[in-house]
Amino acid sequence: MKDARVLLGDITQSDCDCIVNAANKSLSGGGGVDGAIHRAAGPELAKECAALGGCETGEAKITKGYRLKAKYVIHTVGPIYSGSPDDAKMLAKCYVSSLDLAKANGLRSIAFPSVSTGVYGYPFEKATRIAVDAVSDWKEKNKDYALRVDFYCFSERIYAQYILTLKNTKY
Ligand code: AR6
Repeated sequence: MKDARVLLGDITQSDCDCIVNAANKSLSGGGGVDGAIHRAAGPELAKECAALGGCETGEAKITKGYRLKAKYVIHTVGPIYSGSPDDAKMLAKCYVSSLDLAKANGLRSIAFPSVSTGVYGYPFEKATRIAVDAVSDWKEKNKDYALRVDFYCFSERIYAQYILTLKNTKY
């Protein structure tokens, strides 16, 4: 994870090959980061999303980035926090599905928001640990594939949590 970066700011400004959207199952847009990505990408993004047939929790689908600097958007659907053990499994799966899709499309850099920690209510300390562990395990298993990961944080407290969590990460 030595090449992972933690950035404070708006993910729509990222110049990574792809940015990840914390979407909902319908992929029809919404608030939070989803709303910001759709506004920045322009209306063609919603058109492409409408043809995808939705997305299940933990899975990911790819579209073009349209007016964004990023060439692609990977839409993943995080769990709505309920306190059950499945939440963590599903949240980790979002990161793995997104990374797999980036690799399958030959992409070399990816920016993640803190999936599920807004409208979906996932406590950010727990969500940060899950995000960092999922990405670091994936990178360990995919050592042959160089994919730079940026974690975009929209608040100082989430930013500080990522810095702390990455310091305490094995790989
Ligand atoms: N750049 C980076 N991070 C952001 C940005 C931004 N521009 N805007 C918000 N965040 P949320 P969720 C952070 O609510 O919890 C939508 O309506 C935010 O501070 O966007 O997965 C979808 O359509 C938080 O830390 O996503 C779904 O219905 C993180 O992004 C639902 O919300 C995620 O917050 C998904 O909820």
